[in-house]
Amino acid sequence: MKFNTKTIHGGQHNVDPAYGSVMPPIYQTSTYSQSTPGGHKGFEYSRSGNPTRAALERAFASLENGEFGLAFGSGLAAIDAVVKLLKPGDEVVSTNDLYGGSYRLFTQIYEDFGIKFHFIGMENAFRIEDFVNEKTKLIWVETPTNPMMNIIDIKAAAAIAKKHNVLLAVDNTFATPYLQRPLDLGADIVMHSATKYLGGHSDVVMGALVVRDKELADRLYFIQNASGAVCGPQDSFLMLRGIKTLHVRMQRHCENGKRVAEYLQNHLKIEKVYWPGFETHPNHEIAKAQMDDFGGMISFVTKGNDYDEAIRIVEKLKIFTLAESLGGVESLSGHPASMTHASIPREEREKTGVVDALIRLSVGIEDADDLIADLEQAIGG
Ligand code: P1T
Repeated sequence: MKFNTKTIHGGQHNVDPAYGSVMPPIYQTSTYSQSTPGGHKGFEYSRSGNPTRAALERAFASLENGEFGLAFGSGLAAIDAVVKLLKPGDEVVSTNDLYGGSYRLFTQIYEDFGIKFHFIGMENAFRIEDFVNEKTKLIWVETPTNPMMNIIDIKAAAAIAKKHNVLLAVDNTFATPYLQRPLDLGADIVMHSATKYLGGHSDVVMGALVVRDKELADRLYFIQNASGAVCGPQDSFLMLRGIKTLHVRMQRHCENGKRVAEYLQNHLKIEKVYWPGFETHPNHEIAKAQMDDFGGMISFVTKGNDYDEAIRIVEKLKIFTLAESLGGVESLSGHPASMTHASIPREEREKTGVVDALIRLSVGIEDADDLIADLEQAIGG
């Protein structure tokens, strides 16, 4: 089945044996009757499993060319489940430019539990190997990175992970499986903040994991059930509905992203634009090889690297709503230093380019002419 068919039908066979409804019903129930202890029809308690969530988990697996999908109450809950595969004393090599909340989870929760994180620039993926030792259990890659749009070579990272018998997890939130399928490139775990493009309508907070290996899936399922950070049936339904248009939305996000990136690139008041579609992007060739297009996320700084000017612009934008999050049909703007990445200490974030003058755009699927006109009025000529 090709991707554009999978978004609609992937994992969705026989979702309603009772009446044949085309959409999976919302099983709004916490529990299921048993004829005798253990005598149930496959579900016993909705933390452990729910038919609407199960339909969604099959859809997640199908989109990422995986075998097993797991749905969580948020992207961070999904990441949390991955880190719970580890034990005190274990080490992780992680991308240094990553979502601020992932960094906060790693440094302010799990470092206290005795897990050590090495945050490194992975633009040259071979650097990862310098930080792998006998304690390393996980390589955490986010690509494209949030918010600097760095590209990390997943195949190269996977080769290092295999060589050292370490798990490779890829946060595929920015690319989505429409653009990039990390399991096909050798990753063991693919993770999503499904809150973003997968849901696509800024109405659900959710996370996803997809794997191929049965033993790994069983362990992650054990953690999901034992820790309990599951999503509910209503949200599972909304996510299934969102996924059905992922391919058409992503196509437009990519087209509009290109238009906006090129507009900003040619603007005299803009110092630098971060978008992997530019031939001048340091890892453009890797992006071209591992992604099918370049997406709708763009970051930029104005000339003079001026904080006040950046704030003035995000306040003045009208169609781009100033808000946390990304990946919805509506365009959003963000100021990473004070919003999504505020939990990363200034000196750490500035090392990766997250300066006070940086603006991040999530380019939506409105008419590109209107988006450019909005930027024009906000940035000025
Ligand atoms: O917000 P949540 O669903 O828990 O997902 C966390 C997360 C994980 N990974 C990446 C790459 C993310 O971008 C996020 C969430 N990011 C934002 C809210 C944001 O505005 O960047």
